[in-house]
Amino acid sequence: MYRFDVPGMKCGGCAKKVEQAVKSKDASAEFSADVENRRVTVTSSVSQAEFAAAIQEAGYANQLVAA
Ligand SMILES: [Cu+2]
Repeated sequence: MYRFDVPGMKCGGCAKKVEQAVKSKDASAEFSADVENRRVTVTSSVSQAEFAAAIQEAGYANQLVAA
């Protein structure tokens, strides 16, 4: 399980874009977004670096805070 801070994720639309970025790397990843706290949780066997890059490419700077 990975937890990322995504400071630019400010609404459900942002969360949807982040989710699409995550699912582009692993369609079966478990994803949840906490918009209020600007945080997402991903459960997957794909490496965190893949998700970090995909989220960044979608336009959202991010930082891994737990793995
Ligand atoms: Cu938004």
